Amino acid sequence: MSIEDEIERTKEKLRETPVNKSTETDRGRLKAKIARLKEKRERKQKESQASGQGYAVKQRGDATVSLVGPPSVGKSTLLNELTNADSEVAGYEFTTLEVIPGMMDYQGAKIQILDVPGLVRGASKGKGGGKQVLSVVRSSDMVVLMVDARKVDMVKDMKDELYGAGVRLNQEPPNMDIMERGEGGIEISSPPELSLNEETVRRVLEDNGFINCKVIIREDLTVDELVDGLMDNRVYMPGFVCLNKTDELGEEEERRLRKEHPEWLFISAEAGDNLDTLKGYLWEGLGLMRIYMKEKDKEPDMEEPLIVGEGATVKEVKEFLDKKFTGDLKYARVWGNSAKFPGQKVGKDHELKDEDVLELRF
Ligand SMILES: Nc1nc2c(ncn2[C@@H]2O[C@H](COP(=O)(O)OP(=O)(O)O)[C@@H](O)[C@H]2O)c(=O)[nH]1
Ligand SMILES: [Mg+2]
Repeated sequence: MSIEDEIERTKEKLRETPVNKSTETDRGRLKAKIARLKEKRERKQKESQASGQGYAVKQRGDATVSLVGPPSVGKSTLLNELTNADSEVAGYEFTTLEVIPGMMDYQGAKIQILDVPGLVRGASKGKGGGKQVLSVVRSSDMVVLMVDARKVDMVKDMKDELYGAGVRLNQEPPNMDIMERGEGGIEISSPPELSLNEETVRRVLEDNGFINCKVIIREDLTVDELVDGLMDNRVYMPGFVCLNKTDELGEEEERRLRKEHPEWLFISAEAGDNLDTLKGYLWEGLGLMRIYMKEKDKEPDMEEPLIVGEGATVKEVKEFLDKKFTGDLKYARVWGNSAKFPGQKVGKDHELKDEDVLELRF
């Protein structure tokens, strides 16, 4: 059923429900459900509009990173330092008008970096073309949140905007499932470690327009996490805060900030300070591995590794190489980090590690 149909059906139900004391709650729930559906419809519209406005940047390379932050923090400068892009750099605000992509070569991987224009306060509510900005972020694999080291108050604002847009940084999706159904009310299955009581869970479900559903919770969750689990527009990705222009910080100030926020990365895009560490953070966050392919009785190709996600198995690499190839893999040999000894014979479910050399035998 389309969202439109579902809205109509719910409206009809509401019309059919008489207005009196005993139906108050039911009517309230139906109204909440309509509101939720409308919100969902609006979101879908916005997303398709956004992709029609040049903000839908093509996924290129092995992974994509969004570089976001307020105007003039040095995003374009950093992009130019890291990639082959030629992003206009200027000393005044609001110079970056569109998303500028650049490609960074690192450890044999091609990592696309997007210079995403000014993420301003109120962006998640639509300010400054914020919805399009955030839709770009949502479709990337990782976020770098860049702030001027002299204006660290902005970190909280930027995080709030991302959160408001449904982006969850460095967080796992809540381990739960929800199935809507035609009748039967709300059924909750929860583990003993859940600190929320059943009444609270029920209320959260009702407040979010769920009337008939079965929800299975498999871990301890906060109310916010529970709400995330009910929404289908949340995205989970790695990210970190990057303070730029640290060359402008006094020694004392820098020491204090580093102590307070050991998790932040301190760089100077202009002076080229700490950019290698930044690249390392990207590599770690994206969770990529290099696999060097080898043919029988030949030397491995150490020039162009295959870039795959962490934890990939022999089978996944084979499928990645040629999706249409249907021949059966007899076995594989590995050298390197995942091998017990050089040239170990392994099966298709063997998990590979970064920098393994792999030989497939059919
Ligand atoms: N002192 C200092 N200035 C920088 C640094 N990085 C960028 N800038 C300057 O900050 C201004 C804005 O930079 P830009 O890259 O256009 O910022 P954007 O709006 O975030 O893309 C320019 O004048 C840059 O030269 C840095 O690391 N240190
Ligand atoms: Mg710029």
